Amino acid sequence: MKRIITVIIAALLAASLAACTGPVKPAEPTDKPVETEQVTDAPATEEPTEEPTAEPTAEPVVDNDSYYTKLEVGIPYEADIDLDGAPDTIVINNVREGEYDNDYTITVTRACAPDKPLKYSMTHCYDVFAWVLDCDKDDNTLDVVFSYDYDSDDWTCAAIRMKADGSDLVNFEDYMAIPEIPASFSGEQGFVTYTRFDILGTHDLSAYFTVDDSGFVFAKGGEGLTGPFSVYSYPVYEGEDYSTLTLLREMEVYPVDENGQRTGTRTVPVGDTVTPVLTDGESFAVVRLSDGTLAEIDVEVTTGDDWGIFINGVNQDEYAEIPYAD
Ligand SMILES: [Ca+2]
Ligand SMILES: [Ca+2]
Repeated sequence: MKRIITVIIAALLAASLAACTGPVKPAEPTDKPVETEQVTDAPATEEPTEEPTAEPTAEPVVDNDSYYTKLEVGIPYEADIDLDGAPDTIVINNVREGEYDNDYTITVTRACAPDKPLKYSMTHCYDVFAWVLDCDKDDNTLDVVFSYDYDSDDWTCAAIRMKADGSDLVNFEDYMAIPEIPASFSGEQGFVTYTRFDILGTHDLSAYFTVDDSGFVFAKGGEGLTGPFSVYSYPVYEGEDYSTLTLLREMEVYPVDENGQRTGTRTVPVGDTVTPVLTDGESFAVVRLSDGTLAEIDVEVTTGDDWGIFINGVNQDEYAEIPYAD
């Protein structure tokens, strides 16, 4: 008996030491990282906020095949971000309120490091939307993903998660917006974002993203996805179809088959049209030709003082009147 007690104490000690120290893989950690019933009924706080900023929403968890919870401003929320068995706290506070101009802070505090919360500030925002997700069932963290918008309809997407070595929380951000994360969220498919590119005109693009140690990354393998992006036009100019460009210079393109494989080359003559359909934002775009054929073009994007978008080595401005947004 004594021996058994000793073993138990040793195990408890090991567990407590391990709590904040590294990529501790809990025994059965990732499939169901958090007790979902804990969070479906009420905000997970013992002392509810005195003045609920909205109805105590807490309709948070929609857990299909991946963990997914929407957060509400002003309501502290518990989830085991570092999967050490102790619930951690996530809260978004509106620290300065204006009609269209708010400052928010999101704070993630691990139970094992109460004196080292990670705070992320958002200033001059219209709004903020946030979720706790499990983007990768096989890593040692849940992901706090949030999106806010501010002046001139600009957006930022940010995330807080554990470092790969499990030692601390980190955050990263990117120029994107998350309009919604559907109830069917899965780490494999990722979540929908809007992002904006200037290839063949300024376009908002919707894309499936997920997060990993390197930041926001394209989610691969989502069902029904024909490429990393599906494009729809940003209404820069008036017009029936402002994304269709009439060529001022002939353009060499690569028609593709239904699998996206190039089948040859074709030259689109001056006066004919191309309409952007897909792009990876950096190396290629798919355009629809006037006869409906889909074709790829090679794209090169240069940055800094030499900013430019080049198609077959030629600045895209030479091919057509390109509708840019400011
Ligand atoms: Ca924890
Ligand atoms: Ca995970």
